[in-house]
Amino acid sequence: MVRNLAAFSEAVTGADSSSLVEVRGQCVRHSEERDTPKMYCSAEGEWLVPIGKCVCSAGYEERRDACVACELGFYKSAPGDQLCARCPPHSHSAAPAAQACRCDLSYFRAALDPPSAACTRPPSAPVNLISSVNGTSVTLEWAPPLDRGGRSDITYNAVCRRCPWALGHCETCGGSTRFVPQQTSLVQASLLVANLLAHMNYSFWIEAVNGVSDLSPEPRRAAVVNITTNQAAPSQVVVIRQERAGQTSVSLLWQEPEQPNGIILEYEIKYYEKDKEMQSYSTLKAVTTRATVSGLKPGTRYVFQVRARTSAGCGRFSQAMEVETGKPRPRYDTRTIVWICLTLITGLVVLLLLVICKKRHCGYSKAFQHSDEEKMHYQNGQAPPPVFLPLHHPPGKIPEPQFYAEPHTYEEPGRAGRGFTREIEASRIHIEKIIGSGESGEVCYGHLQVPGQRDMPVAIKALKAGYTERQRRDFLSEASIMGQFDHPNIIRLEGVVTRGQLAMIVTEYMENGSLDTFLRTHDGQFTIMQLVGMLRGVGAGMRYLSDLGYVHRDLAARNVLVDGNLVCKVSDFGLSRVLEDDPDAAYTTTGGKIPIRWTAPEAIAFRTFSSASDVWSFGVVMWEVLAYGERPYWNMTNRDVISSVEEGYRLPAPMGCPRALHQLMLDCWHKDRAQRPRFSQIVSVLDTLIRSPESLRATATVNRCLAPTPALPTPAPPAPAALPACPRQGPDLVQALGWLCPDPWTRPSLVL
Ligand code: ACK
Repeated sequence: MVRNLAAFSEAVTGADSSSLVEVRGQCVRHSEERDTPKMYCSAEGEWLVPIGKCVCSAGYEERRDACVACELGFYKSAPGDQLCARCPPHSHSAAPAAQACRCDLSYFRAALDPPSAACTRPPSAPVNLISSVNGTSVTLEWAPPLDRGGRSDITYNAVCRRCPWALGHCETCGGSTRFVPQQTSLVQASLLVANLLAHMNYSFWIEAVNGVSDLSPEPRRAAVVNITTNQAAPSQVVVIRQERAGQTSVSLLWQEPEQPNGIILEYEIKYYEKDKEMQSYSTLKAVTTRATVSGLKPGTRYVFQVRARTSAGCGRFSQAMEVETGKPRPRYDTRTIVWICLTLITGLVVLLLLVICKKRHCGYSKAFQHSDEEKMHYQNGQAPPPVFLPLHHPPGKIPEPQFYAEPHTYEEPGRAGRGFTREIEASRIHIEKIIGSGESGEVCYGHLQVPGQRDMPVAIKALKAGYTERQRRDFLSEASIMGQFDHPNIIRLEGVVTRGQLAMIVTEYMENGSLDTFLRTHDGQFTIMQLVGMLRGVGAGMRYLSDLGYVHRDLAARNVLVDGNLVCKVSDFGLSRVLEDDPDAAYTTTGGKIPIRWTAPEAIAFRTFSSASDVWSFGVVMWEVLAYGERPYWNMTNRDVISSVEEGYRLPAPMGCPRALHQLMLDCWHKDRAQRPRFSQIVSVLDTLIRSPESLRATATVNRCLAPTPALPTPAPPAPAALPACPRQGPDLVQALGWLCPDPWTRPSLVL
């Protein structure tokens, strides 16, 4: 008989009427023992007390005292009493007696998924990926994929690719990039990416993955967003250590800032006697992360701070570190000191006599150098004497000079430059090629040799031969003005060569040359965000100049230079530039020479140049940038430009120009200069636009002259008339007048 899937064969009873014979059962086919099956055979020949049992194996189920195979489409994964189950969704059994169901094509089962779980597949890409850039960080947010592949274990991975403009292709982001909370296995649908390079294009791929993504041979689907970071100064130098302190020198060591945000060009070490920062402090430059400061007073407590500089500017100074120099030890007894003093006095008297004699007979000797004629000192492990900056800092705000000094306000001509420029020995300059020429001479490209350092690429402006003394003074005035500025968006002066007959101005080299030419040769190749980034740089440089009280008077795209990272820097300072050097300047009836198309009407009419007239010019630079170097007012004559601007017409938005940017231009071209925005407002409007790229989507080309956006705190004007879009190429004069917009502040409607 079969009992509990165990078969018991015939048995012989026991001899005693009360005895029971134990009989072992055998499991039927396709079943296995669970507990040893047994029964007892009584003396009456009856089967009694069945114990233990067999169960059907995996792939089989019990049917009428036998185990039969699971049918197609059914499975049983383990031996037991349970019946065969239907295959879970997206799976099938290929043969009878299946112990598990195979997944359909493109469906998978994760290692930890039970056989009863449905087969699943990788998710689709996340959706609605948005980015918001803040300096060199970007926040990414997205929504979960529409198809989760049938699973709930979704996580996200971020892939970061850097696309340097010059390289033309993208590469994996460097190891210094920081992902918060992490780059892979993100549970939440947002991520902060920090430590990016400034002014750089990035591409971010966000892919959704689930438990079966690794099993699928298909490439993962991702949402992609491209961004451009803004420029940012390096972060603070955090760790600074004292390596050695002598009586007159201290050696320092520090670590590179955590976020350099670019290539560190140099470190600036600021030091001063403790509690005397307000009176004077000194700075020293170093290219490595160690420096020795010498020329210190013995037995004095000094405070040291270090900051890094990149092409985007200086970072914050490190925490102050105090070091006391060693006290001098008396080494001689009184008798020796008396002897030394006597010898010194005698020596001095002899020397004085010699000098007097020499002066009488020989005149000027080259050995006596003017104390102001400082050479350029660079630090690379070896210390130059400390250089004391000019004082007059307002208390509490030392690093930023508050006012710039006009060179011609100095009593002695040519003296102004001395305080702000560094004399470079001509032998250290190697001129390689001419890159341009102006009224006053050639502009060359070359290298500057700095002892102990790599050669530095520089631009060299040389005054042409045959100059008058006045021309030389005006030419060098540019250096003495430039030398007072220290800002990432102002061209940096490296020094001057003025010895002998030479007159050269040496500045940092800007790989992409002047902005107008650069844009003309790359017509249509930048994103609006990149163009706004460039304008933001120009605006920041102008904000710095206007804060110092410096009025540029010739702000135009031709006077902005562009470096290899698209950082724009304002250039062209000095007394002679508007008068002589600018080919776009024209003589006015009042006798001055003025770049009409870039100049505010009040400055043309009354020569009242101010930061507000610079703001007007900035508006024209905005137009030049958005029009990729197009000539403002096309081929109109200067006279027509003056009269149409005076009548209230304004340049229309260039093709594809975002409405908000054209509005900012119109604000800069307000007839009343008091109503124009200040550079600080302009920079913050541009920053706001950069932070919310969607605000740049609405273009102004269809509805050309628009009511102001609420971007600037100005009174609401009457809404001006709409004009048709105009082509990028300049129309002829009559057309050009037609394209001009009426000044929304003075002329609410257009009269042709
Ligand atoms: O458009 P460009 O190549 O850029 O031609 C003009 C030319 O010299 C006459 O001004 C170029 N230039 C002037 N200063 C610099 C500089 N610091 N770096 C690179 N190019 C410069 C300018």
